[in-house]
Amino acid sequence: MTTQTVELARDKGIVVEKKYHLSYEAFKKEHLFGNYPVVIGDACADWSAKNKFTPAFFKENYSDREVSIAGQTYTLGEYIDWMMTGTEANPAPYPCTLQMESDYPELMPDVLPRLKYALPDRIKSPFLPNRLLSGANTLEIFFGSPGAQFPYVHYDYMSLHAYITQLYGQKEFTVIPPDQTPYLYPKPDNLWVSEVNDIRNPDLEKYPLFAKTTPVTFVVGPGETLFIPCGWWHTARSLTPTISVALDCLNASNWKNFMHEVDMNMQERKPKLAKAVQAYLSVLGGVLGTLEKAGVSV
Ligand SMILES: O=C(O)CCC(=O)C(=O)O
Ligand SMILES: [Fe+2]
Repeated sequence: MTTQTVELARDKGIVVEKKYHLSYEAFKKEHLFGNYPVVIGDACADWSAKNKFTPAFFKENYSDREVSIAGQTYTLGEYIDWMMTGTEANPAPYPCTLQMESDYPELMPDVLPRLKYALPDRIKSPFLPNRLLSGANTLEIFFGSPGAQFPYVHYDYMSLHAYITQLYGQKEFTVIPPDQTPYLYPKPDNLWVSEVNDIRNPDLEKYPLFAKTTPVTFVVGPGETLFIPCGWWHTARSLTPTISVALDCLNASNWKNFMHEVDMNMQERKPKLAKAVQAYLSVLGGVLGTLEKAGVSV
């Protein structure tokens, strides 16, 4: 089937497109290894979550479960009421996230089969010590109300690729390419988080270089999946009540970037061990790459 492409946004040479019937090969070349974002219009077509993950479903089945947002605890039922009535001027707190694998394992089948564009994936490889992922959350459900804005501009922790599938409502995303990092004022102790947190009203007196960035903003709707490649700065804002599923991925395309993040995390604390870990990851990357090429995933 031929790919159908719709242009979503274009600004200063950056174009974000929405694609349907995108072959894995084309995705791999243009986006995964091309490190270029795209919205895939039909990636989650086989997920039962597509019709199931509604505010009513979570209210009915999980009202009493607790969620913690910015140090405050709410019940999910309470939060969903808030999210449905929140407004642009008075949004519900954000983000409200559920950890699927640990806390809602019974919902895992609803997000299967795994998005083919998010394969191969090394996050669960038995050869990758979990510790090296430094606690990254790699499969989460997000709830938000109109006007709820992700609290900071960032690229995904450990240089993982992100796949954000919108299942309910409309969410606006803004992306900025990695080569504009010098204008983003990364926090010295958290280089993946920008000090310029309000992208719509940046403090240009404090952060003058930010004026040189070329943010591109577009809307992702139900059934659509945004691929944000490693190192791309981004943030999000709900336009309506929203439910999304965010999934991370690590493979040959972002392995070097991941190794660099591991190194930065270890250099200060354990420089000798850092060197050994880099050597191990370098060999592991080669072995896994060979196996993946042969169609074996471990
Ligand atoms: O959907 C959102 O609010 C953005 C989520 C995000 O970028 C993240 O969790 O890393
Ligand atoms: Fe992110």
